[in-house]
Amino acid sequence: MINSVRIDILTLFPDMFAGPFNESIIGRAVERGLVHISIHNLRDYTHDRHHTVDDCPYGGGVGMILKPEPLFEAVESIKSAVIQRGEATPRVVLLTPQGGLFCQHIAAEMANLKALLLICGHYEGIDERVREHLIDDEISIGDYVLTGGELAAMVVVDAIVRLLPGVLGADSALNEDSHTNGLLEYPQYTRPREYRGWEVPPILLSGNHAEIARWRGEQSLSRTRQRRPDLLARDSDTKAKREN
Ligand code: 9D3
Repeated sequence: MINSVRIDILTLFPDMFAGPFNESIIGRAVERGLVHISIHNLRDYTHDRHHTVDDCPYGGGVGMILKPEPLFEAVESIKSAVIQRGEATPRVVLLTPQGGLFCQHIAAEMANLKALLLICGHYEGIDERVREHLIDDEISIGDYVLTGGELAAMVVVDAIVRLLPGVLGADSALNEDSHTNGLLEYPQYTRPREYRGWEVPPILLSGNHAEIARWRGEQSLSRTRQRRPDLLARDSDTKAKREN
């Protein structure tokens, strides 16, 4: 029995997800039943004629605030439908600029969940009672301002799905093991051996696999030191390599 992850997404813009989720690796994973993705429109959980999802902030100020009722009703309804089918209670995660920073470690944790419910905020804020009583976790994908949580949700789903068993080939799983060492990748080349006068580093043509491995390790380290010194500082594992 293969472990399949269930991902529900709650959004005001369900159409945004059609393209990315039906293409390429995610599309294939969905077809093969490795992941089940279901998109829900927050407006479907309103009861008034205008399908109102937001309102003015108490205390004044600019912008609108997502009302609690549609969010609570949507999450509770999606959760109980999932549980009714005998599936695990989803972890409820809000995509928001105020969340903790998403990273590979969080992606790996989420790939181990049975069910996940992602809520996409939009430009407006969200009633604090939703945060306090409905949400398990809050995630940001980085320090830049998006128009909404939808693209962030797609990033999170993409990072999770590629980690699920069977989604990538066995090859890339091996690759993952040897290269997810907290360093940037070494430079890679293919044919031709010389292009517009630019030569492939001769070491790669030498056939000396030990020397090639050493060169690649050095390249990874110097490239990381130059471009992403924060990665070296973060990981105690690479501290040893740095000292060499
Ligand atoms: C007025 C303060 N703004 C925060 C910088 C309000 C605001 C702007 C943009 C609130 C939400 C948004 C929409 N962004 C997201 O929903 C979002 C997001 C992001 O903008 N950057 C990185 N990760 C994420 S996850 C969700």
